[in-house]
Amino acid sequence: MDTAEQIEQLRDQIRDYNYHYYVLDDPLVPDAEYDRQFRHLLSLEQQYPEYLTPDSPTCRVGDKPLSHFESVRHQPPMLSLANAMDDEEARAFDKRIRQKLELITVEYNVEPKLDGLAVSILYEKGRLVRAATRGDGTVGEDVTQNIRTIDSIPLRLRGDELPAMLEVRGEVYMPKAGFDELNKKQQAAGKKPFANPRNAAAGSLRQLDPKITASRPLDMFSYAIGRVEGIKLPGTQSGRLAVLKNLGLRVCPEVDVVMGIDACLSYMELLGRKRAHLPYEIDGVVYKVNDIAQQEALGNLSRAPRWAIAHKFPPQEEMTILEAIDVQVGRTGALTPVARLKPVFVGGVTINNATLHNAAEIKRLDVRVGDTVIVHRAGDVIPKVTGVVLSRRPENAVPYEFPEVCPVCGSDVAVEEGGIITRCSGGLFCDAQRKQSIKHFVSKNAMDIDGMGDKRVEQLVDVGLIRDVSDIYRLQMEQLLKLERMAEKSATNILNAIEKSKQTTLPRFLYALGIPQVGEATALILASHFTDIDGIRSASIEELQSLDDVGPVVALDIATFFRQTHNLEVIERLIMAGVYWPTIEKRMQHEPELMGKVFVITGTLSEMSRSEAKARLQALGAKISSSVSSKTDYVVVGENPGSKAVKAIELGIERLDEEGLKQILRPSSA
Ligand code: I6G
Repeated sequence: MDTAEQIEQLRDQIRDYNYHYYVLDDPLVPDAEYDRQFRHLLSLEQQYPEYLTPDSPTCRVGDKPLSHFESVRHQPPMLSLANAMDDEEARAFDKRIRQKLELITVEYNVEPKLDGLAVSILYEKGRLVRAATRGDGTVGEDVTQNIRTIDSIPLRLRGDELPAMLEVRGEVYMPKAGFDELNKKQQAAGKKPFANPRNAAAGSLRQLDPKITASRPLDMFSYAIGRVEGIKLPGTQSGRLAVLKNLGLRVCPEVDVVMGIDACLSYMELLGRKRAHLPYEIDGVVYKVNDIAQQEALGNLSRAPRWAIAHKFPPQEEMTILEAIDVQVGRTGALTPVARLKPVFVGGVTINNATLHNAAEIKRLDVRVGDTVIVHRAGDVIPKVTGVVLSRRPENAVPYEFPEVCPVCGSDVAVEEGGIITRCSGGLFCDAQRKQSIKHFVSKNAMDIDGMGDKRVEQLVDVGLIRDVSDIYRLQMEQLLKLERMAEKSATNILNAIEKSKQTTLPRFLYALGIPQVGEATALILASHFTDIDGIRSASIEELQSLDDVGPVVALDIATFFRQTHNLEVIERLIMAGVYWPTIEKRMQHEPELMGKVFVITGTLSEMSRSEAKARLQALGAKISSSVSSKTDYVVVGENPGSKAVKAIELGIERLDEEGLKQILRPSSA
């Protein structure tokens, strides 16, 4: 084989690796092997520059910054999409279509609407020759150099039957993880962070210097064909997306085909639930009539097709008035400012409160009582105040003064962790901390004492019946019956639940103690390593730190907790009151057969939460992944599993039901 052939063969190999990695999401080789081949190609191309071609996978970053962007006229124009703001509008869209087509029900291609920016990419004889932004839909900017830097966009199409010409349209976006990382870097460099992934993607693509674009984590999904010559296209939208995928272009894996508007709305609901977990931001769902002949019969309006609509999620950001700032004291004494808001409808629910995180955040925002603020709510996470509308600030608004003493017990506060956390120094003298630590102790994943809700705990502390968690096990019927809102039946239920909670497990008990930084996963790791509480109590910081996931800060917190006499006394009293757990067999540190094995969990488990299953597997040395690939060893399949269960079958990966998982988690008899 001569050098030219060798180089071309290497390029084909790397293109194939890219296709499997980016488009099929199923890498063929480990990263190290890919890097080796890539470097081999680079060195051959350096040695024989006469064989260098612009469609080589090594030729992504051009070296000349532009002075300006040329204009590109789109032919046909890049239309936009009409919006449906709620289900009723989506139903009206479907009704109009059914009437026009004289059909009872219509088939739709459905896919997420990414929050990025639309681009058009032109391939001639399979080679990427030009790329442009949407601009105003008629004229955009030539961003070819920048688009070439996006690794997942092929510089050459795949396959034997290449179109003479193909203009692909799609959305360039910045994945959430890349956005967070980029903003960290911006801040570290003293630069202004980007407001959202969309702005970051747009700003990155509109750089005159392609090296800057190359350093930004951009990606793209293709969703339509503008023009094509030289191949015959299928007669459906979904078929055309399959063609794009076969040509080596990324298509969103969430795309689906459904019958009728009810199924469209179910898809929207499903995606709404998935939204927070998707690796990219979406702001709605696009419904397109799937049959191209039907699309053509419906035609276009001047700026948007009649056969498609973007059904938007309710806005996640709204403005409202900040009526007050309250400061709450948590279990570990951290003071958290909470914004009390004029009620506002955001992201599908009415919000009254939002977090302001900490004193530094209040200072950064310079947020003042009376201000009009921007409230953000994404998925199920706690709403937060993200900005102030300064033009609406009342004249008499005064800067907020963060309290210098604990608002609950009056103890001094100390500022920790680089000025981020303000902590009450009162410890269990502080009623707020006492209440929070008891609420944590009785909670479901800790000692699981039914009937001891937040209100009940507050009442028991307020009347002085409980001072620390060990007092729970001394409660008497007569004491409970004297309380307000306490009938005999509730009192009996509470006492039974307290009795039942005495039999627990070591990980639960450790978690319930509320040791700073010890969540369920760390509690499990501690329990399976030390197997009893004395071992943990007497462990050195070095020994604690040698465990997976236990860093120096966590190790210090654990050691400090067990050096406090009052904590040891509480533990002693709990054990004296009858709290006990089965001894953990000193099983091999990590089951050797689980060490490094990759698990994916899909669906709902009936006897443990997914996070518990995850933590228990990790404690045995296994790794947890969110997606199924050829590297996965086991897929745990619960009730109502997702597509991962099917993928496991396709890839021939072992599937475990809940019983199988429990068997793996059970201590071996060895
Ligand atoms: O802006 C758009 C985003 C997503 C689109 C679009 C899309 O499909 C998933 N489809 C069309 C046909 C148009 N704009 C015009």
